[in-house]
Formats: sequence, structure tokens, C-alpha cells
Amino acid sequence: MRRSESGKGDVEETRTKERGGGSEEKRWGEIIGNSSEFQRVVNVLQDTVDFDIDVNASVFETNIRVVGGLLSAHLLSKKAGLELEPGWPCSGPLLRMAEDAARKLLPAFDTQTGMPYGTVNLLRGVNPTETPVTCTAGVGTYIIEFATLSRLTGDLEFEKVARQALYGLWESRSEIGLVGNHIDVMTSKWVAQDAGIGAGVDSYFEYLVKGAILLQDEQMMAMFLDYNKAIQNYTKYDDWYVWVQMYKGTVSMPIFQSLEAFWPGLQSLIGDIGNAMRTFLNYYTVWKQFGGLPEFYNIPQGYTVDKREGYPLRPELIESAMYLYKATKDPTLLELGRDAMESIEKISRVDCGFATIKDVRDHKLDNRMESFFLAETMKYLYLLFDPDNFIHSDGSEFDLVVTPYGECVVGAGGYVFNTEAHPIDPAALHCCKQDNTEKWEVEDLVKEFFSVKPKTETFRKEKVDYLNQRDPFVTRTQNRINSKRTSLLHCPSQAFTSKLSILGQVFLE
Ligand code: DMJ
Repeated sequence: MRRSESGKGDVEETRTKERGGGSEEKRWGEIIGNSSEFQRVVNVLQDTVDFDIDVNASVFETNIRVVGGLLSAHLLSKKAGLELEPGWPCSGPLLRMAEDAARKLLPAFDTQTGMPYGTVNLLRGVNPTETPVTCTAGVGTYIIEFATLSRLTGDLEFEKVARQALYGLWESRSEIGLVGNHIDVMTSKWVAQDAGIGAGVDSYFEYLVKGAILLQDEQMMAMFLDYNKAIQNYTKYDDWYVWVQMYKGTVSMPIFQSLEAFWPGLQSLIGDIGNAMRTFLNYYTVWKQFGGLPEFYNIPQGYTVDKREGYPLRPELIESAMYLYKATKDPTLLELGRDAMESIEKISRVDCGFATIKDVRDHKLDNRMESFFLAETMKYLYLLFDPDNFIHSDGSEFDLVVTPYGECVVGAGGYVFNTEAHPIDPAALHCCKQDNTEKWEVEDLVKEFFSVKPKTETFRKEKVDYLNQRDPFVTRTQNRINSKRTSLLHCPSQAFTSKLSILGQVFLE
């Protein structure tokens, strides 16, 4: 095991990656490794971004694309070789931008139920004529970004509103344990009562699982497992998932939607590999039939649905292949990756990019390219074929940084992707909290183990003094240099999260 220690949480990082007995010096950048472009875009953002604009924005899309993208870039800045400001990851320009953007979304959560409106004006807040009807995913897809923000900035409001929204949906589930598609956030009445795992609902379930992994939150996982039971009971037929009426469980649409193809990946995160593979293979047959996934597929008829024949190069099936390949190493998953690459290359490549396929039956193209094609589809495809990428790391390597709150481990693996495929480093969430009780307890234990007389109170007081200094970052670093007083944890404990998120299960201690 090696670690690279950067005394000030600064930019210096040269990593020795060992492979097959030999060792290779490699500078690890962001996922695809184009660090200079990363740097250029960060500069562009710093020079141009202004969220004080009179624009009505989707709360959901702004969160997953803008807030999630900025947070992820902030957390990857060190790996990308950016010059970091002192105190990173608890501060930094990208984090401030993410916070600015998220603050613009907060007025949407000011409802009678805590569930948010779907749209907010970035300058004026919620429009007085705004509809109170929001889709389920639009209510329940915030916990990853908002909890990350709260843990990094110390402002608990973000995590609080995201949790309230999750509980709002949980409280509104039907007696048979299902949620519908659209809800009135003022009255908690379901306006669209189709229950399923696809459009309008998908990322709510995704965020319960990933939120549970990121935050080691048993309650969130318990909620998902309860939903999962109802979903398996009422919507699953021959490893396909259909749409049902949320109160009665009767089938309303025997349809597979391409958005639902994220589900096997999510199942693999909770360790349900057998079911995940069977469903994946069903979806893969549809891919083979058309060279892509139509937006809707009528399961009994085995064919596309009128006006839903397009394939906008969505990521979901490839995303599932990436997770399942990690779990099983089954070569079928790489075959899907190869097929996807060939289809995308042969069918959709045009002079200026990759075009949405308008109709999978004749492979005619549309004049548009979705941003999720680059953010997600390409990223998952790349990661499927790059098992050595740091994103897949197992915690045997990490970085150590010093923040105003003490030393902490980052980059130890267990990355949690938000629903727009922006990875969040779970370890970083433990860097910025004032309350070091947990850490001190571990340090006390180590002290005891090495038979050092545990002067607990003095030790803690010393820590508190550090935290109370005017510039604790400088003082702490200086102190380390002057007195050579190093942390008792010579082998820093890896974030709890990253140790346990391999198959996504939350294990109770
Ligand atoms: C993405 O914008 C997100 O993954 C969202 O949750 C639903 N799916 C699209 C891409 O298909």
C-alpha cells in the first residue's frame, strides 16, 4: 500500500502505481486524463458563470447537471493537478459555485410538504403561478449533491431539505408500498398514479440506494428495500418490469422504457447480481434487435411503441454493464460495450458530434446531441473498458490532506456517481466537520493499544485549540512542521463508506 502525502492539501501529487510486480510513474488526472482541458474549463467557468439571472430553471436538472457537475469537478481538482486553495476540499472556487447554484434552488423546497416545486426562477424564486405538480424523480433526486454540499460547507440546510423531500415521498406511498409518477407538493395527492422504475421515478430509487451508500444511512437503504419488495411483487414479470396502478397493482402499461435500463446496475449495488443479470439480458436482446434501445418497447408485442422509436444515445444500459462487469467480470457485458461502440460509431457519428437516433427501425438521425451523451454514455463506456481507472479503485491507494479540521483521507475509492454520472468522493465528506469526536475516539483507542497513557482530556483540548485558532489551517500545518508531532494514525483509517460500498451494501457494525 502506498500513499501520497501532501502536507498542505496542495497540488503536489505524484503517484506510484504498481502493476504486475513492476512500478510505473503516472500522473493521475481526471477520468479520461485530459488535465489541461479540465484546467481550461475551470478558468472559463470562473470567468463567466453567474447564477443571478432571470431564468426559469428545472430544479432537478440544475441540481444533477450543474450542482453535481461542479461538486464532482471540485472533488476531482486535486487529481487533475489544479492549484488548490488552502483548506481544500472544504473550500475552493468550484465548491462556491456549486453552493451558489444550489442556493438558487432552495426556494423551491419551501412548500407545505417539503417536497419541491419542479421549476424555480433563479433570480426571483418560485413563480406565483408555478404548478405544484412535480414528478417523483424531481422530488427525490437531491440527497447526493445536497448532503455533499452540507458536509463540505457546514451549511446543514441543503441536506435537511433533501431529506425532507425524500420523507415526503415515503409518507405518500400507497398501502401496497408503491409511489406514482407525479405528485402535488402542496397536498401530497398523486396526480399521475402509474408506478414503475422508469421515466419520472427512476432516480428517486437510485438516490435512496446511492444516498445510503454515500452517507452510510441505514434508514435510506431500508426505505429502498421496502420499495424493492413492492416493485418485485407488483411490477416484475419474467425479469421485465412493467407499469402498474400504484394503489391496486394492476398493470397499466406493459412497456419497457430505455430509462429503466439503469435498474440492473442499481440491483448490482445492493448485491442482487442474479436478478440484475437476468433483467440486463432481457434489455440486451432489445438492443440487439434494433442496434440501440428505443425509448419505449412494448414487451408482449416485442416491438417499438408509436412515436417513441428514438434512441438519444442514453447511458443507462451501458451504466448497468459497467457496474455488473465490476461485480461479475462476465464477458457478455463487454460484448454489449462493443456493440454500443459500434452502433454509436456507425449510426450516429456526424461531422460535429454524435446525433440522436430519431428512429431505431431505420436509423434516421435527429439534428441534436444530448449533453448526457458526453457526461454519461461516453464516460460509462470508457470506464467499462478501463478496469484500472482510479474510479474503480479499491482503497489500497489514497491521498492525505490537511484541512482546517485536521488531516483527512481523500481519493480512497468507492466513488458514488450522481445520476448525471458525476462521481463524488465519499471520503471527502468526512474532511470538513468540526466534530472530531469519532476520530478522537479512534486515536484514543490506538493510543491505548500502543500503551501510551491516554491523556484524553488534554489531547482533546489541544485539538479544540487548533480549531479555535484564527487561521487553524496555517497553525496546524506550522505545528506539524515545528514539533514533528504527527497524527497517531500513521495508517489513516479509510473512510467507512469506501470500505463498504463495493457492492453497495450498508453493513451494520
Ligand atoms: C440523465 O439526464 C439522468 O441520468 C437522469 O436521471 C435520467 N436519464 C438521463 C439520461 O438518460
